[in-house]
Amino acid sequence: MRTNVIAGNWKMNKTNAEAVEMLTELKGLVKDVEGVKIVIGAPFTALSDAVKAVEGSNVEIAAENVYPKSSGAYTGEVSPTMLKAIGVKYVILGHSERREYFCETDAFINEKVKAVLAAGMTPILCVGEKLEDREAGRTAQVNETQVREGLKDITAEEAKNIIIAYEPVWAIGTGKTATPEMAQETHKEIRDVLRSMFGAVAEEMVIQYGGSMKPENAAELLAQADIDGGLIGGASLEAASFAKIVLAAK
Ligand code: 3PY
Repeated sequence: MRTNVIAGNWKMNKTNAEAVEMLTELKGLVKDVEGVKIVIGAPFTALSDAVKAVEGSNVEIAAENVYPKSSGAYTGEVSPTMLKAIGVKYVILGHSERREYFCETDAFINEKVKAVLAAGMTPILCVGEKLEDREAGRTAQVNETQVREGLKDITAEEAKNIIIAYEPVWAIGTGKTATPEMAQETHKEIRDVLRSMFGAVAEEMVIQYGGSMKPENAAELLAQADIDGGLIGGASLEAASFAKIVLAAK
């Protein structure tokens, strides 16, 4: 019923030339793939070239952040309108690195979710607990708060166009992955929260797993009932490894 969405998150990696080289290779590797949405999140500088590089293919481009105003005196920031105008389709929001290093709060992330929707793009809202939360038995509570606050005042109709990425913070960039069973348990808890907010629309909403998803573990994670794709860090930097994850999602 739900289509798997496999999205790369390049983070602060790749010059424009490197971005175009990777995307050109990726397009060829995944050209016959149907039934999976394929997305690459690129840094601002590479977005325009990235969009052109994937034109006419089944790969789409995401930004990794945005400022929630359409224009104005916000030195150094980039608006949803600007991203939309160059052909960006998705925006990754609330990644744990932004929450941690740039002090992003749930309320600020909620503003961004609304601004991205208003511009006609799809937000990918990242949520996830830290190791100390999991060890203290607060996993469900932390994720529920991030989902409820991040999606505050969102309607069920709008929720149809929102992707959640569950990324346990202790599994990001550490090589550690949640076991498929642990991930499924948390995805189900998140879907229960979405159901209490949006009713039946929750069954249509994509919940990706993120946090060291790689070719070796993708198939068993993606086989879980409530895991509908992945947000992939390190393994998205190389076309060959990312394509293997895409193929595992078919
Ligand atoms: C990771 O896999 O490291 C990520 O942070 C994906 O967003």
